[in-house]
Order: sequence, then C-alpha cells, then structure tokens
Amino acid sequence: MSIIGITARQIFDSRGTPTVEVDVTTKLGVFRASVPSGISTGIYEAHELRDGEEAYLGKGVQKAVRNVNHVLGLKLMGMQPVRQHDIDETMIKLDGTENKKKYGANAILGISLALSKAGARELNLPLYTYYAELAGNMNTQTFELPVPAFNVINGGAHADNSLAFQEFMIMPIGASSFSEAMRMGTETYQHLKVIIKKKYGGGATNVGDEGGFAPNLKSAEEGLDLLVSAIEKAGYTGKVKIAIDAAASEFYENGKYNLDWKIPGSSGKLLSSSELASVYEEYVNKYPIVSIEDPFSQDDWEAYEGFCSKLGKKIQIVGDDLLVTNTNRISEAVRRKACNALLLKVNQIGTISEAIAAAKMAAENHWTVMMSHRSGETEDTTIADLAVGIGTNQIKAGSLARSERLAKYNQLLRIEEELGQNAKYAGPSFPYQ
Ligand code: 2PG
Ligand code: MG
Repeated sequence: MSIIGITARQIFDSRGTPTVEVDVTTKLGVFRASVPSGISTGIYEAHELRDGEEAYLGKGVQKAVRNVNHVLGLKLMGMQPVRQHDIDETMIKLDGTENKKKYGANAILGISLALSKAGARELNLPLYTYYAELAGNMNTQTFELPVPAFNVINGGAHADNSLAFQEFMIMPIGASSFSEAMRMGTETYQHLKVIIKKKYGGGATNVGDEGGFAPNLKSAEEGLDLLVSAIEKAGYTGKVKIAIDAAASEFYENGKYNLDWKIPGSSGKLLSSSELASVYEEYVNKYPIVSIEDPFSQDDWEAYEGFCSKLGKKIQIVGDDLLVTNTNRISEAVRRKACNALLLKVNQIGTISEAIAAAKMAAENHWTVMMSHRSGETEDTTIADLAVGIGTNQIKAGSLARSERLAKYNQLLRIEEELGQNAKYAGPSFPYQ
C-alpha cells in the first residue's frame, strides 16, 4: 500500500496552546499523531515553527500546517509507509537546515509519527513491535516495560510557586510489574495529597502543568521531605525512589545559579557550579535519590564532567537540555564523560529515525535512557509504544493526574496486558538501586 493522503490541522495541547496534528492515509485507514511542546526548552532543540502573528499570541502553527499540506505531504505521496527511515531522511533533506527551521520540526515530526502508525498497520504489527524492528532490536518477542518516573511535585517553569527545581518525581523501582508500579505511584500520590493539604491548606493541592502538586514550597528539601513522608505513609519505603529534574538552564544567570529565581523581589541566592554540585551531593546522601536530570545549564560542560566523575557511579545523571536528543551532542557528552543517561524527546530532534539513533548511541555507550513527554502534551500516546519498542526501560510522562499524562501510562498498562508472560518490568535491572 502506498500513502494516499497527508493532511495536517491545528489542534490544542494541554495548555491550550496550538499544536500540529497530522493524518497519514493509506488504503488501510487514517493514522493520526500530534506533536508535543515544551516550555523549558533547550536552546539547541530542533526548531518549533510558530506563526508569530497576532492570533494565539503569536503561537499559532498554521505555517507548519501549510508546510505539511502543501509541501512535505505532496512530496511524500505515493511512497511506502514502511519506508520510515527513507521518508524521514527525505524530509530532513527537503528541509535542508541544521535544526529543521525551514519547514518546522513540528511539521516534520507530525508526519514522522503518523507515518510510523501507518507502517505498523501495514505489517500488521503492534506499534511497539514495529518500533523494535525499526530500532533493529533482535528480540521482538519479549519486552521490558519501563520504570515510570511520576512528576508529583511541580516547580520551575511549570508552576507558579517559589520552587527553583522543576520536577520532583517518584520511581517505583521495587515493583514487580508495570501495573504494580502504577499502584505504588497512585497510592503515594494520594497520600502526598493528604499530607500537603494538612500542612499547607487546600489551595496547595492545585496542580501544575504536568499534574503534580504545586504547593508554595521554599526549598527543594521541603519537597523531598514531603516525598519521603508520602512514600512512607503508602508503605513503599525502599521500593519507591526519588528523581529530580532541576532544569538548571532556567536559573543560570551570568555564570551563577540563582536558586531564588522565582521569588519576587529577592536579590537572589547565587551559587557557583561547584556550590550547586555540593547541594546535590548533600541531597543524594540524605534522600533516596537515584536520578538527577539537567543539574547544570546546557553549556556548563565542566560542571557536568566534575559531577559525573564524582557521582556518576552512584546515581543516574540525565542530560535533557544538555543533549537535546541530538547525536552530535550525545557523542560530545560521551567523549567528555559529562553524564550517564539520555532523556529522549522526539520533538527535540524531529523524526522517529533520529530519535531511535539517539537512543541507540546512548545504549551503545552503556548509558541508560529515559523516554520523555513534554510539558505541553496531547492525548497522543506514541511515546508509550516507543519506550517499550526501543527498550528505554524508563519513561517520564508526568504525574498521576490529567488525562494527557495518564493516557501514556494507561497505554503501557494495555501493552503489559497484551504481552502477558512476554512482559518483564525493568525495575530490577535499574542500575542505581
Ligand atoms: C523537561 C520537560 C518535560 P518541558 O524539562 O524534562 O518534563 O519539560 O517540556 O517544559 O521542556
Ligand atoms: Mg528536563
């Protein structure tokens, strides 16, 4: 079967911001995907094309939609949907720029994602199995279900509170299946709600962009204490661990890190890279932290190198803004021994093929990989299948509230059920216990 239609439209994401949705049509049906969008974006990410006009405060995506409907789509008509790598390559060449700024990574990714669903249907494979084949994985019978990292306290650019760090996550490493991890996560989340309400009052359980609570905490330690209490109350001490995404590029100013960047009127609490590293080290010694993402700003390579040589055996150090799912940046980080894990975001790079290449490069260098959503999401669940198919073994898709977050976790529950005996939970093989 060949592609007989590619159409895009503007829809809206979980923040009510416009985004691109694409339908790829073959004789076997219409295959649909939509594109996520971040707010704490790295400066090296692929280009998200926005209209910059009056409508939607500049955030419309009609230009990207037109690029799909009138340029890219027409060029790909008649091609075989199973030629994912060729089609992704064709789009990259047609765009011709380093960061996909001609047609927009949002236009290109919309097609790439929808195309993969058409390709899977063509071969009559579950989407995750198709991704395993695209990734060249030998074993397409048994699969590891990823350890979820639930972002239950939101700060940084994702919430209107004083918390400098962006995400406080819980990881049920000690579960025996993905469904048990969901049970541990949801129970801990409910206990956390009760604890926060008791301590800070009702308004404090309002949620941020990714469905985590956003109480007006003054310090990271306050948040970590809340997590420890909730985990204990739920009865999962030792089984549920903690991960942080500091998203430190957001509070890096003139060579210093300002931990008071969200406190209005504050003259700032400025730390050097090594002072900030000591803060993290203190936290790692005091709390059951197994993973820290973006501990430093995207160009602070020396800080990463020092931190990774000190703590890289003990905890996972994840590069998000640092790596932007880009093999050039990943190989630089490997060479410099700057971190030991990749955060994998499809829209940072713009095609499925390039995202798979990034994950493979990370794995070949013995890094761990965490599949990731964006803070602006839709009901699209493709990243759940990608996590299982590529075998990333970890996924962060937000908290345990808001359906654009739960949609991904719910899809993982379905995949686990479908695989039955062939599903294995990745918790026991997580290297930083
Ligand atoms: C991150 C992401 C997702 P955003 O920093 O890891 O949680 O946030 O999509 O806003 O970049
Ligand atoms: Mg991040």
